[in-house]
Amino acid sequence: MSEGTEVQVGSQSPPEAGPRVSENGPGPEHAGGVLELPEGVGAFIGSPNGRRRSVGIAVARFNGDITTRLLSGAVDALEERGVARDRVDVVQVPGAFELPLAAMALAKTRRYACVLAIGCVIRGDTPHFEYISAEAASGIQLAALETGIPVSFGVLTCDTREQAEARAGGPHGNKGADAALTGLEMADVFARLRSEQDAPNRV
Ligand code: INI
Repeated sequence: MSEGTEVQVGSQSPPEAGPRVSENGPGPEHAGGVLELPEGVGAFIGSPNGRRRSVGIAVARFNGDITTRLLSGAVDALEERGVARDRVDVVQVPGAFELPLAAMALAKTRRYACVLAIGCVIRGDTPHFEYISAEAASGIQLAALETGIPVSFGVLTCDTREQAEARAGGPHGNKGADAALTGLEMADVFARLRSEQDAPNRV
């Protein structure tokens, strides 16, 4: 099965019920897969809606030809979803190892609906790659968990430069754009969860 975009509700749903997606746009095309929710449960489903949202981006300079493309893909995707450029702030850091601190600092300002961490780590001849990738991943997750602000992992961890290029606007898409849409979706679903008016849809 190809990577899907729909969120289906209940395996017994009549066909006319259609896929369950949130009101603000199409399903999460940035994260493939089809999810079926059991009938009767309350469902919070976010969509990558950027209206009235500000976004902070931490981006690494290392492998800058790749991270430039990831950043550009992210900003374009944000703009397409309604985030004006003057509501996007970018913090540049030397390498992926520095991303967690910058992501945490951005999240702690509470100015941003979500934060994106963008970098590119390419395997070399030594175990350096493993340390940088692992610390970037766990540190970026920590920034989200410590602050409650969604932080997207827009860091390529590749064996070769060709793999990185393919994921930075090549045949495998642009993972910076995917990270942007994921951040907006997470911001939206948690905004719904916090909003007392927005009771869950019963499916
Ligand atoms: N930083 C990266 O973002 N990608 C890499 O591939 C990389 N490699 O291969 O060394 C890299 N190293 C720098 C690292 O992120 C730190 O900036 C440095 O260790 C200083 O803390």
